[in-house]
Amino acid sequence: MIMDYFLGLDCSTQSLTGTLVDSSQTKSISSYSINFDKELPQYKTQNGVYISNDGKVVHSDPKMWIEALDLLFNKFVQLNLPLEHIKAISGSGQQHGTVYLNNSFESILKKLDSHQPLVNQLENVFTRKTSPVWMDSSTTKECEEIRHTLGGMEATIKLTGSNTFERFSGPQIRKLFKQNYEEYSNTSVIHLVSSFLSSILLGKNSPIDHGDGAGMNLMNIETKQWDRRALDATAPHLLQKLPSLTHSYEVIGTISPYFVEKYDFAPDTLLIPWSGDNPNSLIGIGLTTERKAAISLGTSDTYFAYLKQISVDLSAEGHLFGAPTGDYMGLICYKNGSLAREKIKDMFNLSWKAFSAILRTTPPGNYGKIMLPYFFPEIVPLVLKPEVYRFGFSEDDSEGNVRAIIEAQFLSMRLHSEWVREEPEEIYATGGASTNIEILEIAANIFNTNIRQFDITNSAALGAALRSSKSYYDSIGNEIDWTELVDQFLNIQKSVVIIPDKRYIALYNDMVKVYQKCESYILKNGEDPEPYRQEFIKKYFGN
Ligand code: XUL
Repeated sequence: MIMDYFLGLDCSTQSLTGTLVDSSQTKSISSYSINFDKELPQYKTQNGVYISNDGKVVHSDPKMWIEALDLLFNKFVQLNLPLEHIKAISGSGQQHGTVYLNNSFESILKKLDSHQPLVNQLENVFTRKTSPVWMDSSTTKECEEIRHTLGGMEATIKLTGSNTFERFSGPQIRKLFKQNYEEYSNTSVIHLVSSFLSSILLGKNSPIDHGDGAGMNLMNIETKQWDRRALDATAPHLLQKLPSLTHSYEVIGTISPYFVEKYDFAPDTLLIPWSGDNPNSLIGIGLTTERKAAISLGTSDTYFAYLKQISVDLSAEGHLFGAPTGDYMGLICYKNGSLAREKIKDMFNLSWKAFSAILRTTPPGNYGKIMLPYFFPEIVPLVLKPEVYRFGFSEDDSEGNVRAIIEAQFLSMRLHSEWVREEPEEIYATGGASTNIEILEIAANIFNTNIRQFDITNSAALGAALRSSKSYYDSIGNEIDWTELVDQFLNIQKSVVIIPDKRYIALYNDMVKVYQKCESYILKNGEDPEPYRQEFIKKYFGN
């Protein structure tokens, strides 16, 4: 029996993953990864990136991503995966990162030699050797300038779906234009991580989809076109350097002969535009209707939900992106996700098992020990200078620190996600750390909502594979509804539901208020949180 296979690729901060799904009667999902630090050590990245001493400038190497693509496909061949039966491919990229290319990029893509590795042939196409990625927070000045030209914060949010953010592509492009005009003017095309890798597979410049395009401060969120005012506020002649925009579900062509000759893909394999990791995860985790939300616990922690209508966050912390269905999604993003959890784990030389054991044996509320975990500059709330603040405990209290980091992450998420939180019936969990049930128990108690965890933790790659299957079936007149499609793949996975413990509702309702006091004390010169913290301790821990 010939099966219909679909491939979803995910170029995330730390790895490149390929997820293959079989969409015929016998549904199946399998995943393979290349870890950048381990398998491409010559690039000398740490957790996939290069970080400047002050933590503000964070770049990665686009050559590493394309070398990883060849490595992954070689792995597929060694594993005898049925590449010739793949009907369509799409992908997912860490959002906001930009790749700067000269005018030889497209001509080289059109004549790639399948006997040579991609990276050798594409060595000279970059006008900027490294790419700023989502962890970069070095463009505060440019954010201010663009926001000011666009008429202030509210106008910027209404126009582009988000306030200007340091990591967003527009401010990053403006920084290059201001600081290195020569590199900027030598650049013929600026891609996102997603559209860059999509171009490699396509063999010519790929469009940017509305999901990832919304993370640039350059796209009009209503018309889904590049916005003249935003472009002019960012850098001159920008329109001619940007690829076109497209619906996430459009078929953009067939796979480049390079991959047909080298890896035996069928020449008619369809390509669907890549999108950002979060829009892809929305599909991979099955959020195609309202009243459900997801938490993604990866290098970045995100909280997101599907939205039928435009709804922006005028408090300026959240983002409105396009959803791959053609609708919208609301999202908040934290930089202190898995790398911050790892910092605490490593500080006390713990294994993840020992880390979880501490979470099991320490009490909800942590005896009033509260942490503001800004190990890295933070996005929500905006913290440019990294520093960890501890209330009521010291740096060497292992148990206090372990519970405090996890409680802090979800208290902050609860506090800052209110604008997108239409009382979800259930929250779906994805990302590497979602396998840690103790972490999810704390999340369930803090949100007072059921949390469902699925087998597949890379929902971005799965989402990309499902998106490509939807576009393929639509293209052959076999239309399938989004919800029906995602449900088929959610139903074949095992899932665990974590139910909140009602005993802790009041405790966390109170603790979120104390947490907020601590946050505003440190970041906004708010009142001293200590009396409130002491009251909390007295109420729940009796001394
Ligand atoms: C979202 C964001 C991160 C990156 C990397 O706005 O910056 O989630 O997409 O995962």
